[in-house]
Amino acid sequence: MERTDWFRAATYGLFIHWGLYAIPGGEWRGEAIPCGSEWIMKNARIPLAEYRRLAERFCPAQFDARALVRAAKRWGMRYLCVTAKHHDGFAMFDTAVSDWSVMHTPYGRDVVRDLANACAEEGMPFCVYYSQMQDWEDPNGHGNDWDYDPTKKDFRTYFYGKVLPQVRELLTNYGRIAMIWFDTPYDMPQALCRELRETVLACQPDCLINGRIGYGLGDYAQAADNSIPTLARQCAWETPMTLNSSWGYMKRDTAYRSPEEVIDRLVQIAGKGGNLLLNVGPDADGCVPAGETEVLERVGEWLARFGESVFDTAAAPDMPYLIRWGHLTYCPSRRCLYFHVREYPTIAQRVLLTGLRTPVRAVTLLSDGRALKWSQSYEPARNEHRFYVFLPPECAEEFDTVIAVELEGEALAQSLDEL
Ligand code: FHN
Repeated sequence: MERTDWFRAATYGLFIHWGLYAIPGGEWRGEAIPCGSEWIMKNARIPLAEYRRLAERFCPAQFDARALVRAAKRWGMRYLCVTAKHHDGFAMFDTAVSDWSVMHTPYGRDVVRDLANACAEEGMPFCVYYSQMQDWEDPNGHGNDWDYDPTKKDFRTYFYGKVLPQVRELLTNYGRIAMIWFDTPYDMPQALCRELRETVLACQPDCLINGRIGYGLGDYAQAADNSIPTLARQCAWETPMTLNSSWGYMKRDTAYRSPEEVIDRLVQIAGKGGNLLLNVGPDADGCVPAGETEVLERVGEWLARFGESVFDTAAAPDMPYLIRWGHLTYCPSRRCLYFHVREYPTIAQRVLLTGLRTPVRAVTLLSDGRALKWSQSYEPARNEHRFYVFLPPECAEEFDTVIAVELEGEALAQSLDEL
């Protein structure tokens, strides 16, 4: 058993960026502030005294932790991670360390507790995001150079006085924390990152730590935001991804990814052995915007039919050529390669995979289990393996037609150099 086993099998998680920044929703004094709405304090250089006043207005009457966790399950997600503290330093949990928390708002409820309880009841692994270096409220935290003089900051005072105590609170007061998600480590001293890791594991030895603790100290690799690696990776890894241009709620941005695009990204990531942590930004009332839920519902419906081709998969072999019609995912225990046909052939009625060495046993259409015709050949003079699946004309699915290709053994690919 590896610490990351549950995480690798989970493949698809819900990221929730929620905090005071949901109130301005990307606008300040009538002006649209560019980039992520959760950065509004820094990007608009809002004086702390002014930003603090948002806490007086935080009262998300519609927030329903149980409904959100149930929705995440329906959407096909298998873990959930919420911003316990983002860069503005505001704790969405009850903390004894600082008054800068949700407990000191008209709402006065511990959001992390409500979500932790709902996840425990629904059997959903619960994870917390914690901004360990940036804290624009704390005089010694990194990032606020408009209220505080950076030359007078003492990062250790912040680290020992706020970070470690709050991390201990999160890992002590909320039951099992499946993973803690750190972010923007910048140039934090490596010794402190090690101490942070030790602190987490002293509280909960099974808690996973993401790659952004820094210096390779995480339990899994973190891809850059919204980025998919070029090649498959054998280690555990994850891509955090937005549905629009912002992590926090942004009023003016309703240009969400389509269900088709989300499925495409999820399939690509699963095929390269990774996880997709897909973000929503609830608004000031505590509601996930309808434009986001509509997309996620459609993706969830697709996963209910085709989830077998995404969950419990591992990296598919890197094929020698880019696949023109779509992507591959791979389940080693079932010895099954899944063809995700995004460009359904309309004239030739077949798809080709070049370079698959492993003999094929059977080919079926995942939607209804019907057997499909196929052929596999090897041309010695060119040293080229070719595998064709013949597709009936009427079988194209709306987003992605999935074909299960059962193999006689482990999936092996020719390398480009042999061809
Ligand atoms: O600055 C943050 C950003 O607001 C957001 O939390 C993302 C999520 O991956 N991480 C940082 C930028 O990489």
